[in-house]
Amino acid sequence: MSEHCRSDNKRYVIIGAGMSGMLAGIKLLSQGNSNFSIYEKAEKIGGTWRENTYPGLTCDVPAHSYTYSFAPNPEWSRVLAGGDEIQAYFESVEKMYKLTPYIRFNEEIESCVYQDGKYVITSKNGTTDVADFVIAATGVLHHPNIPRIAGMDTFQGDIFHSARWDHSVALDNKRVAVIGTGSTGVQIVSALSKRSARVAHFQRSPQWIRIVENRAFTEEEKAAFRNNPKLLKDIQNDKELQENIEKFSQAITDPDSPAMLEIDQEVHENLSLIKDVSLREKVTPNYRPACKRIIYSPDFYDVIQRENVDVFVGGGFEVVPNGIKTEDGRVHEFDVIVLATGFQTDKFVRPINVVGENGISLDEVWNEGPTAYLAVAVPGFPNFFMLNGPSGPVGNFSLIEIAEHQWSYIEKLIERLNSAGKSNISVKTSAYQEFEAKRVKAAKNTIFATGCQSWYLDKNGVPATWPWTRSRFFEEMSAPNFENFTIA
Ligand code: NA7
Repeated sequence: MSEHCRSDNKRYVIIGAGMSGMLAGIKLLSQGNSNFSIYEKAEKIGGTWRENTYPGLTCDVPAHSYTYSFAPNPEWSRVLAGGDEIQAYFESVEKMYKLTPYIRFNEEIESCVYQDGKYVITSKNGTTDVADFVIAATGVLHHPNIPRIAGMDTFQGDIFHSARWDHSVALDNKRVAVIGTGSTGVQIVSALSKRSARVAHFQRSPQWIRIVENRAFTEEEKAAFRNNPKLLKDIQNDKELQENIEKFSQAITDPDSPAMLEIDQEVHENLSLIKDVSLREKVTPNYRPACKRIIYSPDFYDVIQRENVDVFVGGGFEVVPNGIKTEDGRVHEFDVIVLATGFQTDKFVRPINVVGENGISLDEVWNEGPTAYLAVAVPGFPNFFMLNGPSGPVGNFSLIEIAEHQWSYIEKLIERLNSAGKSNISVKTSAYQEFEAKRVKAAKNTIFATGCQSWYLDKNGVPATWPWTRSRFFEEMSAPNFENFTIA
């Protein structure tokens, strides 16, 4: 870190104390800058890991990779960690880096307005702050998608969304319907199949499944990680895993690549684990593998063959007071309905009213959907940066790793600004437009655009994601092209 950055004692406001907001705070502290606040709408840190508490919640990225590079964790219990363990990890990092005094809890930011070269930030409680830099770390998936399913209001049992889990509702030995076949629905069905009397899985679109073993780390392994930092670093940067992730990122960007065909073959073969031919046919997707975010599960195909699990495929059903009525007119009785129906994915940063130069709001700029230069900056919004913002890499990667690279990019921009002795930096409209045109063109050639509906698509059906390899994203993040920015 150069002197310029170290001496930067300008004020930062970070919005959100999830994984990436915490990252920004920790990085600022490590530069000796304590002139910042993290505004968090809830009463504790954790973001998505605070909000999602459903049974079976597991991160599909290996735990040692889903870890800050600077805070390795020898204690991960399994290859893929559960949600509560991940939340506990973030809470331990909050303590370790003494971040708590910088977090303003129960402060939901309502507006963030650029005025006279600074941002005036106001919370719902009426708190105001004035900052030189704003880091929006508001997350990707946190506005639940509550579908309007016919008859839903008439249901007399309990009904709730997976991200608003009602822990007061008993599930043991109950009859539960789970609607939705994303990672969430699959994990819930697997977990409930072990404790509920009946589980019915309503799959509007069946999913392709990659089978992963989720073994526990032994006490000897954990002790070795504790005693040997190199071993811990090695598993964090596991070479084989890194190669596999890179290969996966090549596959999704080139649907006809050998890497994609390998995945294709693998998931087709997995179907043979389903013995009953009619069930196998029923759950065979009618779109290409990885078109929707691919699902990793150790046991899903075993689970759907259990005696207490039923699968209903297709969207033709309605909710009735005592259960769900399927297209054939039969009523299936349930005590609980879980909506594992995903999130509103175009809500980036909003509903916060962010206003940039000339009184133009982010809402207006994003009229056609949220986009950003390299997922980090938007023209007309000087000194406003996003972590895990729109059109970033999302395909089964560690978003912690993505956020760390984005932060180092933002740091370089600010360093350049400081060394120029100026106060405002913004991406040029021309650079943003050129980037976006190339991104859209490439996005149309990815596997996500091969004919399925998913949360990766924008309202025009174009994948709203990073369309190139993960390593290309890291390269872009390693060296900003300063010509694409205006410094004033
Ligand atoms: P996803 O992956 O967006 O999945 C949502 C599921 O809900 C999907 O199967 C949808 O079916 C289904 N859905 C949505 N609306 C309806 C209605 N109206 N009727 C029936 N089924 C419906 O969300 P998740 O929470 O599982 O995962 C989100 C991400 O979180 C995941 O990718 C990881 O990154 C973590 P569809 O496929 O649209 O037919």
